[in-house]
Amino acid sequence: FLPHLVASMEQVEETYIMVKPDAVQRGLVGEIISRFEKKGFKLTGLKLFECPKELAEEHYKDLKSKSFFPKLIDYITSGPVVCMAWEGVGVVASARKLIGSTDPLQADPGTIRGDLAVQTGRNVVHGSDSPENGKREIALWFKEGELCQWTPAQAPWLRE
Ligand code: IDP
Ligand code: MG
Repeated sequence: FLPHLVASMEQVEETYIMVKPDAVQRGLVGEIISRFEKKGFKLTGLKLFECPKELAEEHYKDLKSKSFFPKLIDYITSGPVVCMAWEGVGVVASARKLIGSTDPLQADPGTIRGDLAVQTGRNVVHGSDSPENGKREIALWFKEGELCQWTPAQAPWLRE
């Protein structure tokens, strides 16, 4: 009986987390990654990446009609981002809680945006809003062979 295998029988989700260009420029990459790492989720993909305009537009296609869309695309393509795939039971909603509200001034202290940002247009991090979008976004940002399937040594100490 291997306790960590029980997790794989539950609803294991994937989420796409991205450190946005402002956070890369501000030296917050390690700080942001560590929030998810310390929580106990599993990192399955990680890269520093300069996002082409077309990819940014596809990623944010649901916001195309918004007045801020052109500025959003400029923002996301203004410098390197850190692309991450994270896996775990309940990871999608939990990551959104760790990230905090879209407007950093409304985000609770203790959340990434609550602690590290002051404006919606510079809100330092992205997280998928549903398990379906998690899968969609990971497929969009990562190529096959860029993701790792592995079992962290700490797995039995995170889930009974
Ligand atoms: P989310 O990132 O919290 O899921 P969304 O509503 O999905 O928020 O918006 C995506 C991103 O678009 C936000 O994180 C933010 O960078 C940007 N954005 C959203 N609303 C505004 C706005 O009113 N002004 C400027 N940028 C915005
Ligand atoms: Mg969103």
